[in-house]
Amino acid sequence: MKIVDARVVLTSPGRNFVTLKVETDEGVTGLGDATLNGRELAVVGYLRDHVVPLLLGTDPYRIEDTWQALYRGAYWRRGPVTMAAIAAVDVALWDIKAKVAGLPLYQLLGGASRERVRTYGHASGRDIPELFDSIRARLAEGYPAIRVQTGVPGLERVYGVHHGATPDGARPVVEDWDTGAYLRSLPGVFDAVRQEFGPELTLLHDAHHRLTPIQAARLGKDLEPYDLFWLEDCTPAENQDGLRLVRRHTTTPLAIGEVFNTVFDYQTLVGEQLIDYVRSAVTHFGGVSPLRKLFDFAAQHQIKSAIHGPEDISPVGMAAAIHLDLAIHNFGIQEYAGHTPLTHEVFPHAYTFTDGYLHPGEAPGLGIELDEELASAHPYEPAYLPINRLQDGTIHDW
Ligand code: EZ4
Ligand code: CO
Repeated sequence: MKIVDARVVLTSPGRNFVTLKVETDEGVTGLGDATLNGRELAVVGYLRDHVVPLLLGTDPYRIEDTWQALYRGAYWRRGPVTMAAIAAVDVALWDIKAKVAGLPLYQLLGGASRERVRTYGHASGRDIPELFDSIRARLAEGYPAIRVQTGVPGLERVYGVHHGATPDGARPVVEDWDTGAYLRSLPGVFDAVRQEFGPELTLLHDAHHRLTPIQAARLGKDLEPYDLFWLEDCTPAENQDGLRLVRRHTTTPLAIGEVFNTVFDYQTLVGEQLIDYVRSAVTHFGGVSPLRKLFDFAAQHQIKSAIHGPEDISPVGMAAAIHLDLAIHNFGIQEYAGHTPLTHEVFPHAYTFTDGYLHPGEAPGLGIELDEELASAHPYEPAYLPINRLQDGTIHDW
C-alpha cells in the first residue's frame, strides 16, 4: 500500500479545526487532527509545504518509521507546530491501519481495559449563583466530575474560560488579573460548592499557569479541605524543578501538561513523581504513538492519564484520545468539553457520550469521517485566545 495523496482541511464550524486526510492507492483513507488554537495557519503551512510532499509514495503501515523520519528528519525538533503536524500524520496512519484490520483502533492498542471512559466537564460563573447553575447544568448532562472556575471579585472576566472567535478577529481579547484576589477568594468558592453539592461530587480546578511555585503551594494547602481530584497547571512548568517546592507543601493532587509536546517536558515531573496526572493531548504531543509511550513511563511512577479535551481538540483528536483512554491501564480521567452540533455534523463519529462516559464505538479505525463539502462551507476565521494583563498593564500568563 502507498500514500497517494494527503490534504489539509481547515474549517470553522463554530471554531477553527485543522484536519489532515491521508489517501492510499487502495482507497483507504485516514484522518488526523492538527488543530493548534490561535496558531492554526502555521500548522497548515508546516503540513502542506513540508510534510505532505514527504509522505507521498510512502508505506502507510510504517507508522513508527514515518514518525521517526518526521521527528528526526526535520533536524529541528519539538515545539507545538511541529508536534501537532506529526500528530496528525501519526493518527491518520493508525486510522488507516485499523481500518484495514477491520478493527476499532483500541483493539490495536491492546484492547479495552475498561467498559467506558469517565469524563469531566466544565462549570463556570461570574459569581456563586451563576456557578451553581452551571454545575447543575453539567450534572443534568450526566457528568460525573466537574471542573470549577469562577470570577474573582474585582476582576471583569471569568478566567481560563475562552470563547471561540474574538470580536475583532485580528486581535486577542485583553483580560485582567490579580493573583492576590484570586488566592483569597478561591477557597471560599470551593467551601460554598461543597456545602451545596456535598462531599461526593468529583471537583477539579485549573489555575492556568498563573501562580509562582510558592503561591501554588499555598493554594494547594488552602484547597486540601475541599478534596479536589486535582489542581491543574498551578504554575508554568517549563521550570519542572519548581514543582518540587509545590509538592513539598501540599497533598492536593496535581495535573500538568496540556501545553507540553514531548516526553522531555515531563522528565523531572514524572521521574520524581511531582505530579499525579499527565494532561497532554494526542493532537499536541505527536500522536497516539508517543503519548502511549508517555503513559507507560508515567505508569512506572503511579501517574495517570488525563488527556486534554477542550473544544479546540477536534472530534478527530477526541476520537483518538478515547481509543487510547479505553486501552491503557493507567487511565485517570478524560476532559470532555463537547462540540457544537455543526461540528458533530462536519465530523460524523462513532464515539458516544452517555451518562458522562465516552466510548469510541466499534467502527473500524478511529470511527470518524469528515464531510468535506460542509467543512468548505465554513471557512477559517481568525481567532485568538485572550491575553492577560495585571492592573499596571504588565503581561501575565493566561
Ligand atoms: O485553555 O484548550 O484544561 N483545559 C484548558 C483549555 C485551554 C485551551 C487552550 O486552547 O485549560 O481550556
Ligand atoms: Co487546562
